[in-house]
Amino acid sequence: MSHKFPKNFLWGASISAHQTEGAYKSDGKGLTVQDTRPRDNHEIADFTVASDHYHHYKEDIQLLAELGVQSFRFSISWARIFPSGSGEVNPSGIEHYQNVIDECLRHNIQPMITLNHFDLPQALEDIGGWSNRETVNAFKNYAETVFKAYGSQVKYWLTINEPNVMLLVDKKILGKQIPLKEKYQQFHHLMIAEKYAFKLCHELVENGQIGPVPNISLVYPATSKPLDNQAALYFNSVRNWAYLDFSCFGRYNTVFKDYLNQKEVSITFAAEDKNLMENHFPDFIAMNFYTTMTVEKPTDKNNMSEGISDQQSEDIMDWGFYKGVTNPYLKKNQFNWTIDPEGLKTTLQTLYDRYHLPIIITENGLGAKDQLTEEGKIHDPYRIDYIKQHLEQCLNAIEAGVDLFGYSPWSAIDLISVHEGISKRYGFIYADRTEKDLKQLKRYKKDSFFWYQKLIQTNEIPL
Ligand code: BGP
Repeated sequence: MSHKFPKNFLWGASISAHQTEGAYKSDGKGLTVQDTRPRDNHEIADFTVASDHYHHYKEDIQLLAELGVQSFRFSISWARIFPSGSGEVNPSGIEHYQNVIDECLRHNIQPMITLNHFDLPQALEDIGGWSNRETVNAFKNYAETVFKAYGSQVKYWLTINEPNVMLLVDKKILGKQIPLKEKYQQFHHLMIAEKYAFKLCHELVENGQIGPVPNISLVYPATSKPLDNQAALYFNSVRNWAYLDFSCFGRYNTVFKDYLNQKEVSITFAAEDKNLMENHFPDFIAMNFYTTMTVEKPTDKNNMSEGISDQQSEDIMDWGFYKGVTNPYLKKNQFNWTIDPEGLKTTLQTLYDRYHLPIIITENGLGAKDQLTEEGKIHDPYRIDYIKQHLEQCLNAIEAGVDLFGYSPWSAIDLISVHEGISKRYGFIYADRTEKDLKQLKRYKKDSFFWYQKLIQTNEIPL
């Protein structure tokens, strides 16, 4: 096996706005659902300061330039641009991201912008969030505004981060459980909003390329029992394919439709939806990948609560359809997430075979409790090992014919994990703070920083 990546392979690193920026009320920013969501653990850091990337962006981008990345995936906080989700534009918000983009370009780093990453403006949540069609209209207006503002400089765009995980793990991510019927109306609205983003990007951004950005975890059947295989079929559809089939084929997946019928969920379409669905498509698929999942057909309703308590673990149950189980062949990380590098190759092949679109990995990485030594070092061989194993499988997938054009792991810099605070770190760059003590938020380069730097320089996995 060759250890070299194709010539033009795009090396990047990723973050999101609310997990890094802080400055949650500065310069006219409105509140978002991430600022207001109820938290069940107040011992962990919230998003008010995060890694203070809002004030450190120059230093952070300088460090990314030293790391050698060619692209930087970040999200725009919608509520900085439109504090109330729609209405008046906030010029300071426009200016902030203009500065970030300029700084990237000055260092020859291509910005890759996610339009929305879990942080819906609270003002829109107050009118029903994604259940209300008005939120689609507000998103359309927001997308149009940022494409017009930055489209001459930014060519890579991503739509809405992980709508699948957001809906399936609603309680953890949004702080509230969405009733099932409402959940799938939200699905429809999110996917229609995405269609508008495809359309507007192609109309307004010259040479612009845009892709959906779901979290894909291939689902395995627990055994060769036919009913376990059915369970995997349903969970694959509900978790993965329903979203990408909508984005890439413009239709509701048949298995997903059956799932909705059995759940007695019906979706309200607006007059323009059919046309939007069937005529606007992505240029590539951006995929976030951490793990795979394994399910069986549930047989005992006792002691099981419905839903998913953690998106990346086996803790899921949907009575009548599927139930997560531990995969005995795979190891887990410190936070109980299953690690499956070979599953990445299979996932890439499955995705490419199904959609025939170029793929970029926009998240992949290891959350761990890193230690800063007295000498200012962070020894994180476990992260290097995780990324190395996954990149080997990327090479295998490329060799097997998959058009994988880039890798942008999670995360560029330490950030506040969705529900584990700052203790669960992902970055190549350490941000010195604890859950409670902000310290100076000084940046340190981890061992993985130097490893990834070498990889980018040589375009091959260091031995
Ligand atoms: C993805 C999200 C990210 C990120 C990552 C790790 O689902 O897109 O925002 O946080 O998962 O998850 P966690 O923070 O729970 O460890």
